[in-house]
Amino acid sequence: MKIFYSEEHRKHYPPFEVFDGGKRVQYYENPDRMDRILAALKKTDWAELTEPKDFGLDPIIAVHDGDYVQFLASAWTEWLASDPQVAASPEQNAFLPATFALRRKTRIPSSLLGKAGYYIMDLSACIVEATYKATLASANCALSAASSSFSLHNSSFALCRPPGHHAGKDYAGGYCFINNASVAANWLSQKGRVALLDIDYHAGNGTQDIFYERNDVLTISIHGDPDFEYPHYIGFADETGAGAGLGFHRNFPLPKDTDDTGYLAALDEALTMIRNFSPQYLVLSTGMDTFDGDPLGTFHVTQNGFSEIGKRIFDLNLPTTIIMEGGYANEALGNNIVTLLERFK
Ligand code: OKP
Ligand code: ZN
Repeated sequence: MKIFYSEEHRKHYPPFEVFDGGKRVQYYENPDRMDRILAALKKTDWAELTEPKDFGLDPIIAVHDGDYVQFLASAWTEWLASDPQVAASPEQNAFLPATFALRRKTRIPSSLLGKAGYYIMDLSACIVEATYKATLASANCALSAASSSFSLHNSSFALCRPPGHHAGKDYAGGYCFINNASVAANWLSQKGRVALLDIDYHAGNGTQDIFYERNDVLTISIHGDPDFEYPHYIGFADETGAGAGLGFHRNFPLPKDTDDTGYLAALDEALTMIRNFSPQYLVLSTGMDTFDGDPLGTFHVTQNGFSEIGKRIFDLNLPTTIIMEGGYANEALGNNIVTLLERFK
C-alpha cells in the first residue's frame, strides 16, 4: 500500500495547548504520534512510504477561504514581530487568541488578534513557526493519496499531521488548520461521486460544514455525542444537510462508553447509507481515538474492533483514501492503525 508521509510535520510542535479550566498541558497532537505509526508500518512487508507531490494552493483554496489561508501563512511571523517577549524565546511560545468572535455578523477584523479570534475556534489550534508549512505538507499527503487512489484504483494512506477534520472553510480548531480529507474528497469529486466517512472519536465538524449544501459528496461522521463531547455545538443527529445537500450528511452521535458492539452497529448503518449512495470513491477520516483508554476519548473500541471496522469498510469494495486524523494513546497507535490498514492492503 502506498503511504504518503512528509517530515515537515515534525517542527509543528507547540509547547502547550490549553484545556478546559485554562489548564496548560503538553500538546497531545505531537510528533511522537507519527513516529509510533512509522515504526509499526516499517515492521510490515506491505507499507510503501512515499513523499507527497506538491499540488500547490489551488486544491486547498477550492475548499478553504483564501483570506483564511493567508492568515495561517502569516500569523506566526506577525505575532513574532508584534511582541518582543515572543521574539526573545519563540520556542516557548505559541500563537493563540483569547477572545473569540462567536461569528457575529461582523466585518473580519484587520488586526492580527482580531483575525485570530475570528478564524480560530478553540485553544488547541496553536500556531508556531512550522505550522503553515506542516499544514501544506499534510494536505499534499492527502492529495497525493487521493491521486494514487484515483490512478491505481485502490486504497492508499495519507499519514497526515496536523489532522484536518475540525477545520472548516474559514476556521481552525481541534489541532486542525487545513481539512485534509475535505481537500482530498473535493479533488476526487471531479472524478466521480465521493463518500466521506469520518471514524475519528470527535465529530468532523469542519467536514460537515464544508459539504453541508452539496449532494455530490456524502459525508457521515460517527462520534462521541456533542451533547457531552467536543466540539459541543455541531455533530447532532438532526443535522442532515441543507439546500441541495439535504439528506447528504449524517451524524451518528454515540454515548460515553460505547464498545465494539455499539460502534459496529452504527458503522453498519453508515455503510448501508454509503452503499445506497453508490459512490466511486471513499475518503476515510481515520482517528484512532475511539480506542479503549485514549486520553481524549470515552469509547472502548479494541484492537479486534479496529480489525472488524477495517474489514467492514473494505467490503464496500471502493478505492479508499485513508486520511490520518486523531488518536492519542501513542503506545497503541501504531498497532491500531496497522490493524485497520491490514484489511485494505
Ligand atoms: C482532535 B481530533 C478537552 C478539550 C478538547 C480538542 C480536542 C481535539 C481533537 N478537554 N480539545 O478530532 O482528534
Ligand atoms: Zn478526535
